[in-house]
Amino acid sequence: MKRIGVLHVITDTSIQSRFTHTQLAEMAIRGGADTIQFRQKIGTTRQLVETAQSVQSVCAQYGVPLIVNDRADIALAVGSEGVHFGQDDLPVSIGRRMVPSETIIGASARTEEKILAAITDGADYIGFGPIYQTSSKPDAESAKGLEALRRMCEIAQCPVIAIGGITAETAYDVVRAGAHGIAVISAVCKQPHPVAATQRLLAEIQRAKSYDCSVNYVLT
Ligand code: TZP
Ligand code: MG
Repeated sequence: MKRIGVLHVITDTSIQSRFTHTQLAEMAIRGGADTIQFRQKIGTTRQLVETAQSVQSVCAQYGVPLIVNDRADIALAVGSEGVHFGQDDLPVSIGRRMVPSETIIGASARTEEKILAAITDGADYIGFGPIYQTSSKPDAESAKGLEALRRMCEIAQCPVIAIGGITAETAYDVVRAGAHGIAVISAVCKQPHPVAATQRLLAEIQRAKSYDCSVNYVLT
């Protein structure tokens, strides 16, 4: 059984330079993140493997799953629990054949049709967004809002992880709209105190979920 976390903290060293990926992963885990995503758009494959290895070792120490963004090869190299493919990465159908069957595959795409196709092809969860405006992803689409999220949560046959501009002020509404969980960059990485910021996000998710006992934390 695959457990899909509810608070995915994406480590990032492009929007801030105070902390390394590994330091951010550790602080997020100490604050209650139940999933770490390693997302690094620049650097050689060797550099990415080395950094991802370091993040993986912190995650393993705390028993928190690591999801590698974009790259199945790096996920395999470091033995991460998951990999996340966007629309310009490996198709889920191909990625599914490359990684062990127990590996979590997350997928995101720009159109509803492509998102649903990724689920059919074997994605375990989908990333949906941006819900709100974000400055953390230069090529992000315009904000889709809570109504679009609500619809996606109704039609997707898998957990939906909402992403994009989510803060401690909005996390409650996002989860109440039906999201299984949230993924954030700036709401943790750019905050003065990443541990406390993560704690606050988790508290908001839990507050939202305690009103809706039908929300599943676990899916196969
Ligand atoms: N994909 C869609 S929006 C986004 C990604 C990677 C950026 C999320 O960052 P933030 O700072 O939480 O808006
Ligand atoms: Mg990608």
